[in-house]
Amino acid sequence: MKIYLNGKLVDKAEAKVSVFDHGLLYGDGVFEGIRSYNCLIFRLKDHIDRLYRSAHAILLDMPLPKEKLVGAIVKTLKANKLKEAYIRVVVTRGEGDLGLDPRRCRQATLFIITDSIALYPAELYKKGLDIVTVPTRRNINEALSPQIKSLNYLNNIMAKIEAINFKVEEALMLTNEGYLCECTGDNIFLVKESMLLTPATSMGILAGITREVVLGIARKRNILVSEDMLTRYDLFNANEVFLTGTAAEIIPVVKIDGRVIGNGKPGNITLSLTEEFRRATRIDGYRYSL
Ligand code: PXG
Repeated sequence: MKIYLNGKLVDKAEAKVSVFDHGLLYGDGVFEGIRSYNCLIFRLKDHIDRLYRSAHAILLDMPLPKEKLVGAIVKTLKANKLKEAYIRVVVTRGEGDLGLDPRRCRQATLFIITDSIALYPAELYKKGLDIVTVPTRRNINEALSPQIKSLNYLNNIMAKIEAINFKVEEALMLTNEGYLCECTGDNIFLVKESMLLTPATSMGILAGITREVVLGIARKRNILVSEDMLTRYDLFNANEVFLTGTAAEIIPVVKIDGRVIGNGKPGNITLSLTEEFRRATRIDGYRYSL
């Protein structure tokens, strides 16, 4: 396996960063998780734009312009002969010393891993997930915007641990006020009487690209959409619930905090949105050849 690291393709065994890298010492950096389907990098522009926005928000100078980064991603995919891949782009503040001051980091570290990812086992897409709301609240917008896809995932990891302790697959985090927010690596949607509801980005969520694609599909099909402030009551009484994310795509949820959702099976709107989403992954992106 070849990894792109600071301008070079290196073997996995040689793909190492310093223990003084501030990405490791402080979680000082940003990343993206992208997927390619049959030589098409799904919504690449949206992912690249989000990465540069995350970097801008933390005053991190990207080591490459956008077009060069696209080139580096394609080069990595080619080197690994991958038609289908999960692409992880990571940019850290770089190597510095012991101390927060980012000015000590001369050069950002950039690496690209192309591999596979399976967030949930295949049978759960047919059966649906059992999830819980957890005590760990999502980071508040006012402290650290969840729109920044930063290397600080402790908030999400603590929530994930709580889900694991409850013996379920995923955790739904609430806002500090108790409104629905998002899961550890996915956004959440509700279907209520043929209307599609999802927490607004102002609730303090990552503006998911899969979420945006699903909203676009729904609008095109004249499904009423609302980005809103939602409660656990709304969730328990939804007809259908599903999660969206690059790794998970669209996955149905059939049980939340012990309450069965709808008829306890993946719903029709969820299934038809999934079908259309899969179609989009075949056409909507950046094409490359091996
Ligand atoms: N919320 C959070 C907190 C995320 O990390 C999403 C929502 C969904 O966003 P996209 O743009 O992917 O629709 C994410 C995405 C991983 C992994 O390695 C995590 C994500 C994506 C891909 C892989 O666990 N998070």
